[in-house]
Amino acid sequence: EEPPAARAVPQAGQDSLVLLRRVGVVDPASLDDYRAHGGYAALRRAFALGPAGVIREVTESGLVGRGGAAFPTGRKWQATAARPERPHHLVCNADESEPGTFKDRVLMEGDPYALIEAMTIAGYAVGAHHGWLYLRGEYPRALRRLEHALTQARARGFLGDDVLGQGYAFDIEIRRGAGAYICGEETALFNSIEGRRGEPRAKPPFPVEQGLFGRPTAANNVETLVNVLSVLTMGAQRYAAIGTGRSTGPKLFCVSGSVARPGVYELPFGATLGELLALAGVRDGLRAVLLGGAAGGFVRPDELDLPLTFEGTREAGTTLGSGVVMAFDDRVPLPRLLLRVAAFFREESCGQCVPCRVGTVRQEEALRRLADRAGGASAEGDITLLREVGRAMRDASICGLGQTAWNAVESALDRLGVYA
Ligand code: L3W
Ligand code: SF4
Repeated sequence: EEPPAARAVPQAGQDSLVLLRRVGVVDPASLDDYRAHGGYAALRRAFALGPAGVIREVTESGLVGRGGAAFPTGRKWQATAARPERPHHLVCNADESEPGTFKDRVLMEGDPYALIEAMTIAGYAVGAHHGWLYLRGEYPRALRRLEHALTQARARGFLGDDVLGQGYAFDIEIRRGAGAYICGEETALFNSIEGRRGEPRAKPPFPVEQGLFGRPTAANNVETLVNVLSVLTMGAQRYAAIGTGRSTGPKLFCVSGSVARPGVYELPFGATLGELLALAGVRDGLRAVLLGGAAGGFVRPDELDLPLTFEGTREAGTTLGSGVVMAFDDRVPLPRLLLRVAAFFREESCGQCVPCRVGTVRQEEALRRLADRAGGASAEGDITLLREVGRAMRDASICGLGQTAWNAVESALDRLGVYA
């Protein structure tokens, strides 16, 4: 089997890379090759530091979650480790389903041992002996490579009753999703593993208190975990020197749409949107860029100096989300694109709460009327309706799906003036 094509990682082989440095270089089927490329150095350092030392390093690194919400990883691990209830669980959220997101796939296919090593370190830090890897169902190649890597790691003592002879027991179980976007929401994901309907639970209680099977659980995105390897091998100080004060380290961006070289790019936080698009080869006639995926927002071509950080995008009234960057040139009919986004949310709403279940339908209906509008017909009534429905979804939905289902439409109205 071929490693991910250079097509998916246009920077493959570049020395400056941190997260992607092995992708397209290492043999994803070989534990020895992984070790020859620096693999398992981080786990050895973790054992030398002890669980509290690992959490201290991760906290000092400033690492925040890469799934979109940017919660401090050290704080999450500390809160999990401190709970008296047993057992503790570690969950890796690999249900990557945000439209336009494919970075975790590239990591898992191209460097599967990295995720296994990182999960082992996370489990050690939070006091878990069982790691759950919840993998998007539509990633068969990642599944095959991870299963092979797990078998090899077990056979060689990198997983099992006594990892590397350090007296720590840890193993990983893969669970596959079945195509529902909502199961990427962490509490719906727990329900899915437990054999219940994939519906989000109310938070609080947060997973660190009552997560999988009601036990303290640290749930982290794939990219977040893989960053921990660099935190430990580089040391927290050197790691924190990458990026900006509140968005430390490197970040993966998934660039697609009207660009010459779509794929996954790694840049330090703080690079600008324009720099990223220049790497990907943006085409003439750029009309809009969607940041953060369907749950994110549009920015205009005159906003390309936007710094790609969590704080910078928030200040600019948009979001970095999980690192989605979709470029659209002036050949893309934006009203049709918005209709597609709305259909996605209507389809993926779990239906548990009214604002989201009904709101996503009403939103799509209004957008269809706007898209089919005959020239000269007034858009005003439907735009007013969209704003009212959008506010209700944002304020009253249980989970992030409903709360963000209107983001892209709102930004298309306010930043792009799409129906003006
Ligand atoms: C302990 C507290 N833990 C919050 C934890 C919480 C979770 C994390 C973030 O994701 C994002 C959204 C989109 N004590 C805590 C605490 N936590 N307060 O921190 O929590 P939260 O609730 O802010 O966000 P979330 O619901 O986990 C929403 C992004 O996800 N998104 C799409 C994601 C898609 C992917 C993908 O395909 N790979 O990531 C859609 O909305 O950006 O910001 O762990 O438990 N006091
Ligand atoms: Fe389900 Fe939507 Fe409510 Fe989330 S906001 S729980 S997806 S109905």
